Amino acid sequence: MQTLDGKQMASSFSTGEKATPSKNGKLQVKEGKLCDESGKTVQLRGMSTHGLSWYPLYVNQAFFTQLANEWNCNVIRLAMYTAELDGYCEGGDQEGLRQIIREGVAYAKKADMYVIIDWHILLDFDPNTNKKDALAFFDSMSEEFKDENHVIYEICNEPNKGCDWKAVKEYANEVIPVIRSHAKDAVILVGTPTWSQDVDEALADPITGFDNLMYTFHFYAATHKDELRKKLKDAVDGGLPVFVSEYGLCAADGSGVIDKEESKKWISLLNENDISYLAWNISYKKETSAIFKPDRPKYQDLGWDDLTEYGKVVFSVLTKNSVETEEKE
Ligand code: IDC
Repeated sequence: MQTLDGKQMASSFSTGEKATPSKNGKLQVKEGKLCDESGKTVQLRGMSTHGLSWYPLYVNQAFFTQLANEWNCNVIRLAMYTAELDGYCEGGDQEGLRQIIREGVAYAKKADMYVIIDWHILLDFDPNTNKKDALAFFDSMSEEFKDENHVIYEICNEPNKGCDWKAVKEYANEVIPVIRSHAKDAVILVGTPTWSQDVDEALADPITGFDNLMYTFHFYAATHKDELRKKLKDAVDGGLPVFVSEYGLCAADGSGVIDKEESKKWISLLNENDISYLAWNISYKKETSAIFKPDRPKYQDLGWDDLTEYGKVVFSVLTKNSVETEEKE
C-alpha cells in the first residue's frame, strides 16, 4: 500500500494486521480487550475530527478514503461538541449535525473504517447537564444504526471539574439501556472523571450488567507523563477494558510544543497493550494539535505540504509507529 510520503507501508498495528469492518466484522469486548467478531484481539488507530459544528467539511468520502488508504487508519471519531456556541445543546443545528453524522457513518463504511460517534462534552463538565438531549440523541442514532457493525458509541467525551465517577455512572446507567434497546451489542465507550484520566475509579467500581463496554483514557504527551502512564497500566493490568479515544502529542490545551520523547513512551505503552488510540485533531485551526496548516483550508487530496509539523508526526505514528518524520522532496 502506498502512503502519503510515497513509501510502501508495512503493517504497524500491534496485532499485526489492520482490522477492518469488512474483514473483522462486529467488535466485542472480551477479558478486557477489544476483539473482532471471531474473538481475536484487534487494535484500532486513527484520528478524531475537531468539532463537527465548526469543521464539517472534512466529513466527505474522498478524505475518509484517503485516511484509510494512505494514513493507515481503521477508525475515525466524529467529535460533536455539546456545549459552546453552536454545539449540539447550545444553539447548534441539531438535525444538520445528525445529518453530518449519518454521512460520516456511511463514508466510514465505504472506506472500510470503524467510526465513533462522540458526544463531546467538555465545557458542560458533567454529562448529566445535557442528559435529556443525550438520551434523545442516542435513542435516534442507535435506532438508525442498529444494523451497522462498524459503529461505536462514545457517550461522554470528558467529564471534568467537579464531576465524579458516581455522576458518570448514573448517566451511563441511563444512556446505555437506550442504546442497547436498538444496538444490541455495539461497543460503547464511557468517559472517566478528570478529562477521562481516572480509569482507576472505573476499575474500582465498574458499570455492571452490560457487555461490550470500554472506559476511555485521554492523555496529552507534553503534559501527562509517567504518573499517568502508571495509572493507565495499572487499570489495564487490573483487567479494565480501556480505549484511548483521544490523545495529543502536545500540551493538554491542544497547543504548546510537541513532546516527541514522551509521545514515544506513550505509543509504545499503547502498542504493547493492544490499546486503540486516536489523535486529536482533524482541522486547520491555528493550534499545535491541528494536523493541517491554517492558511489554506482544503478538504480533499490533502498532501504532505498541507500538513503541520504535528500532522506529519501523527502520520508517522499511524504508518510507521515512529515519532520521527521524514521530509519529502
Ligand atoms: C480543544 C480544541 C480547541 C478548542 C477547545 C475548546 O483543540 O480548538 O477551542 O477544545 O473547545 C481535550 C478535549 C478537546 C480539546 C483538547 C485540547 O477533548 O475538545 O480540544 N483536549 O485542549 N481534552 C484534553 C485536551
